[in-house]
Amino acid sequence: MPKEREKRRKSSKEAGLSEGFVKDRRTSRKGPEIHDELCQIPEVRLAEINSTRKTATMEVLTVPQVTITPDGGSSREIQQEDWAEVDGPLRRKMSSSSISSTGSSVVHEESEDDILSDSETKSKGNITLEHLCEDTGESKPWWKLKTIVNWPFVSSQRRSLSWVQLAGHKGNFKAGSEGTILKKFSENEKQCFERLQGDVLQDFVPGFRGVVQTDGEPFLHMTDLLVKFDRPSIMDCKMGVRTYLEEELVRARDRPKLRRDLYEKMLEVDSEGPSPEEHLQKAVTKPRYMQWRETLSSTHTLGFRIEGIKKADGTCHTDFKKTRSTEDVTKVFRDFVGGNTSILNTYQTKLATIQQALRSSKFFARHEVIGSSLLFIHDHTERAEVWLIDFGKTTALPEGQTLNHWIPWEEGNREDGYMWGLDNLMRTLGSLTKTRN
Ligand code: I3P
Repeated sequence: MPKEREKRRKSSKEAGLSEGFVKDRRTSRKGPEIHDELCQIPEVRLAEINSTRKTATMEVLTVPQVTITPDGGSSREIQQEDWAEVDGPLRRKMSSSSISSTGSSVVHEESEDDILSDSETKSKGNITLEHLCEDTGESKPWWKLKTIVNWPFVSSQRRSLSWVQLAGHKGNFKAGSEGTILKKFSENEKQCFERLQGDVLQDFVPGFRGVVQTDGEPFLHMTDLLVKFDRPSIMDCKMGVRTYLEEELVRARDRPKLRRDLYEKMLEVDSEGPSPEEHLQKAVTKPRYMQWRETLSSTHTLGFRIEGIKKADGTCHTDFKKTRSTEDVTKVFRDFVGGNTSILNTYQTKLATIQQALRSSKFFARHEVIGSSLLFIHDHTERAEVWLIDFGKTTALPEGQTLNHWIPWEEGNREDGYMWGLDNLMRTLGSLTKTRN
């Protein structure tokens, strides 16, 4: 084994990562077999496909941290009894006075609806919010849900402002002016939106209107993707074979940080998840947690995972952490489209168009795309759209470097497997169409 690899393996262990996390925990499937098996190979360089893919195991459940900013301004966590309030006193009249607004410059907007307020100081741009989901008894109670649907706004924000922030990142969305939303500021995501201007992908991402300042805090001002839908069904699929940045690995190695919260999230899902050592220390490192989460779901095996679904009837379903096999993923998709072939066909067409755009996108070639999702939205009119969202962890590569987004990841190559995942996703939808015909 080359010295460098041995060194990496050693330091991974030191960082609390399972052996093989960096490179060795793989199936025996070779690149060329992947090529044969997956037929629709995107037009990317395949010559480098000579490694195999990884596997592992994990899962999560989080208690959402919902915070309400009442008129007085201070934040607190929302309690169950607060629900009666959300549609009542806490709904504030919407008005906005924009001081200036051009391009990506900072503008000042006041009096946006401010139902939620972030109690966290960090802003990583990956914010998870959702409408109040009806608790039908089928899904978990709202305070248990970990959602996903990152584009939670219905067409009439004035009509329905019962947003709930459900775990994931503790940040917040706010209602913007008509047809827009405000997402908590992330410098990284802002830069992505700026770089996306003029790129072929621009038509597939939320419109970006710059940065606005509200209540002393900056927000990304963007179009509300749900605005043209009537009681939409929404699905969030997190793309790629990896959900953490390489730099997070490096950090974990250099300064291993043990996190009790992640250990507890692990425990909630599987008491066997943590290793004996982790049980002793009652903590895990973040990369270890992320890896566990990825391998429990279909991230490693299919290059994407279903994070959550909100149905037209208002119910939220987020229990997909163990949805891993192609069969299970296919079932979820079938249920999501309600067997509607027209919607299915539209989704397929949209994905094919996105795939084409990704192949020619300069932005895509030059970025490590981590934690980004494809957001599927349709409604009873059979309107269906797919959008690329969440660029909080999408990172530019050094000048001159590009990725093909297909070949297996090995630490150092920064590959994210996005195209591989997209291909599998398209195959999943394709199999549904075939089944029906
Ligand atoms: C979270 C999820 C987020 C991640 C977050 C995890 O786990 O993987 O993507 O944030 O890390 O806790 P889960 O989905 O199981 O709740 P990043 O993508 O920003 O890393 P965090 O706890 O450090 O925010």
